[in-house]
Amino acid sequence: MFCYQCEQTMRTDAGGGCASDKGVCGKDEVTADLQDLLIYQLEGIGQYSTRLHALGEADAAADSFTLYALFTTLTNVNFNRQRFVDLIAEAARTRDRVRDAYLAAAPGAEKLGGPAAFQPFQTLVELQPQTKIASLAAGAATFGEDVAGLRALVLYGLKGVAAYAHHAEVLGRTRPEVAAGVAHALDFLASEPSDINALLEEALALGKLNFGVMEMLDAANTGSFGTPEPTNVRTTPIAGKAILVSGHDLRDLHGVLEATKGTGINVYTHGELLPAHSYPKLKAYPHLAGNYGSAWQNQQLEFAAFPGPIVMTSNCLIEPQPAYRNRIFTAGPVGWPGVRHIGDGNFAMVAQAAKALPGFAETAPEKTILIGFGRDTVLGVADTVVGAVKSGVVKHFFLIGGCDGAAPGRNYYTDFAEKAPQDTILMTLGCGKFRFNMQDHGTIGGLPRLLDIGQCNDSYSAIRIALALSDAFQCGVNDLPLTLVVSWFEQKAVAVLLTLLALGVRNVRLGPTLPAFLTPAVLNVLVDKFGIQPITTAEADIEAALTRAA
Ligand code: SF4
Ligand code: SF3
Repeated sequence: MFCYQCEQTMRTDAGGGCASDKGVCGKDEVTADLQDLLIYQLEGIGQYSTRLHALGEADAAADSFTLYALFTTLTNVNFNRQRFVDLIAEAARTRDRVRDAYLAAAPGAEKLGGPAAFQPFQTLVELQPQTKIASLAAGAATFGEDVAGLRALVLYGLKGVAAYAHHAEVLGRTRPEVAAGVAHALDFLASEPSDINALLEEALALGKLNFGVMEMLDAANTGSFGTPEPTNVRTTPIAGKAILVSGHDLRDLHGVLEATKGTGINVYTHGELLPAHSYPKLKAYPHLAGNYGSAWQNQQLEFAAFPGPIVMTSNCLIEPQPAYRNRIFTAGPVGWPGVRHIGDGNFAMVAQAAKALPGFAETAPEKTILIGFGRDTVLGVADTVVGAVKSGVVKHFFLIGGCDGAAPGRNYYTDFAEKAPQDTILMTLGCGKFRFNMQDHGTIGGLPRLLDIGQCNDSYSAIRIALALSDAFQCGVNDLPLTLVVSWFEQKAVAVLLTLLALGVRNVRLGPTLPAFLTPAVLNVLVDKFGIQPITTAEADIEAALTRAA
């Protein structure tokens, strides 16, 4: 096993990477190796798919499988080795189908080699020795750390793109250029690229592709559930039976709400599903009762204390504890061995479980949190915002976006929010906000000082706000009184970071630590080209941002 795809990876003097029998996230060696082998096979599908797309044809089921399978390999998504054995078998069948379609469409074309020709065995025991062919560590030994790191950047960015595209697809949105872009990136990786400039170019192309994917996801979410609006969300429980839904997937939350309609069971959101309360068609369900708990890394305590079943719909799952292992369900790409999985969108079993569990005995005094400042809401008050900046009432915007995590160093973002001067506006996005979003940050120019744009899945909304502000001030995004402070943890954040770079956004502050897969030489390139800066201290970074803007 060798994995260095997330921020919490094992770090030693010798470098970064989880390389023992279990990663910091709880992913075991067998599962990690199977995930690498699945990626290798997806490269093989990509080799044929990209050629099929070039002929103006496509296998929609293969494109869809590719997104789903990539999503299962994100950090904290699927830990179930048997699911990977099954996915590897499905990948081989899918590859054969796409190959046959390509050869039929291009008579005389030759069968491809590399991952496209790989034949996996059927059982876990037989597959284990085969996983060596796909080892990331072997890649580093062959091509050197710089190239291996850049290939990892492309792969991890691609995983994020695929996850966002899958979220959009389950709500009925696909685009041919997205499937073609994903296939192209997989084909590129299969070609064993070693040219640093070509790798950087591919990473930026993925960032550009991801901008379209985020736009598609935004259209999927708002098209299905309406445009987010400012909403006060209850954060304390109500007496009665209860279900907790965590992760990001709005369609799964909707499925749970439908399955519990009229039953008297209350549905609560957890973590990145907090922004779901701001969608008109979701908040119209009277039993969408409130938000419970905080961010993903606190789930073991929070799920244990929750008196009903829990549904985990996407990242970020951590090892279910005995206290709730028999009442947690996984859905979509998520999985844990022995945990019941809902693969068909039918949440009746969860409703049944809620009826059999105690629920909340008492109603706690009401507390609420104000959310729902997506692009339409913020742009709806654009005149007020622009006027407040021009009159000097608002001096600067800080977008604090991205992930939370359990590792030390994350208090930087709380410090940042607390120490940002009162004449600045804080915009939040992703689960990093849970450390400070329940605090009162006051108001400014008639607006709340903290405006929550939504999930990490809503990054498009944040980019649209930045672009609209640059229109209003007739300057580039880099000349706005705006600083982006990004906390990364997993591969969705890598995709968003690549999007920012592809859009030419400079001087992003990145933390709490820099990706272990990027070598100092590659980081220097990113610093030179894009001005990416590691975080230092909240005080120093705030001062530097305000000085630069002055
Ligand atoms: Fe380690 Fe992160 Fe990989 Fe888990 S996902 S094995 S914590 S690098
Ligand atoms: Fe969080 Fe996993 Fe990334 Fe969606 S829930 S931002 S870490």
